[in-house]
Amino acid sequence: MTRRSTFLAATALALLPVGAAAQSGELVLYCSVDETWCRAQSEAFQRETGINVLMTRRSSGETFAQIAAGQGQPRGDVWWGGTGDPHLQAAQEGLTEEYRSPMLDELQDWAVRQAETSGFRTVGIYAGALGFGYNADLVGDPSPACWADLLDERFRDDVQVANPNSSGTAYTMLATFVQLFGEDEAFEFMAELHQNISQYTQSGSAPIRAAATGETAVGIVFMHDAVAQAVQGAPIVTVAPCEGTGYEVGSMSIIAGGPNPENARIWYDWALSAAAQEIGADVNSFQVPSNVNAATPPEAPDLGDINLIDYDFALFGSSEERTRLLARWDAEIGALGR
Ligand code: S7P
Repeated sequence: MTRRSTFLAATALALLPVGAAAQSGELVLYCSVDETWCRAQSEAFQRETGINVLMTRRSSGETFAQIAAGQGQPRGDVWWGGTGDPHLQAAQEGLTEEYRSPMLDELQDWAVRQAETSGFRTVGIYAGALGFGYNADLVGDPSPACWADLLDERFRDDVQVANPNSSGTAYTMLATFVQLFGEDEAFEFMAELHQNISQYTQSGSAPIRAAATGETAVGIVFMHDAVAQAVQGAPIVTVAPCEGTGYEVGSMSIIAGGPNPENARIWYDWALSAAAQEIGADVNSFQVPSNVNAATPPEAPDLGDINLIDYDFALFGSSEERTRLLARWDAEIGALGR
């Protein structure tokens, strides 16, 4: 056993409720980060606690839809990861359970604010800024540095971003443009950008994987997802757009009425521990962890160096606003032909 896994075991055991028969049973986990991280995190928890994790990976918007569809007869216990807006919507719609973890004291302010905004039905587990990445073998000078640069005719059919209905990344882009430019201007911008979009992918990080293999020149993604490709040797340059950009508070929620509530809380407390939050970096996930004692990976884009907007999570994570903006996107952007 490594030093870290010994520590993880001790942390998990210390967090077990007294008298709970917690070293057995199951946990049904809905996971919205990268598949590799989902697997690493599930396996670590299983190893440390003996609780069998049944994990499914889906994008943030898809997971929200799945939980909403299961209301009344939920099959999942915990939704771990994914952008914060749909977690906030789930909280508002009563799809997730209120829980005040003893670990809240160890969290960054932005993670606790996320919990407060939701009435403690969700909590921040990591943060990351939106941006884009481009393939330096395909993109010459001048190198794109701003959102507006992506409208250039030279990128015709050479930009990818996900569909904001399925993807939290793409919804973060939509909400970011609305906050940066104003709503009507944001939709005009996205309509113009549409000329250059070859494909709206299902998953938020797919565009940068496509850029890494040269299938597209530019992918609009979270900056840490672009860094992950560069670290693995792809010719990807990561950009923090000059106009400013939005960010996510990646979140975690307990699904209301799930089949294994005790195990859900054991996962929740464990996942907020510093050691559990350091697993991501081992599998090239370079978000900023929410536990103040967790090491921030050196590869993580420094949020202090990026021109971040004051993202209004309460508004853009509200049921009304998210539903309304997605419907407008479907009508005005998704419906546009080639
Ligand atoms: O890959 C990590 C990450 O970027 O994925 C999450 C994202 O919401 C999942 O992808 P979708 O855009 O497809 O929903 C982010 O929270 C996370 O940082």
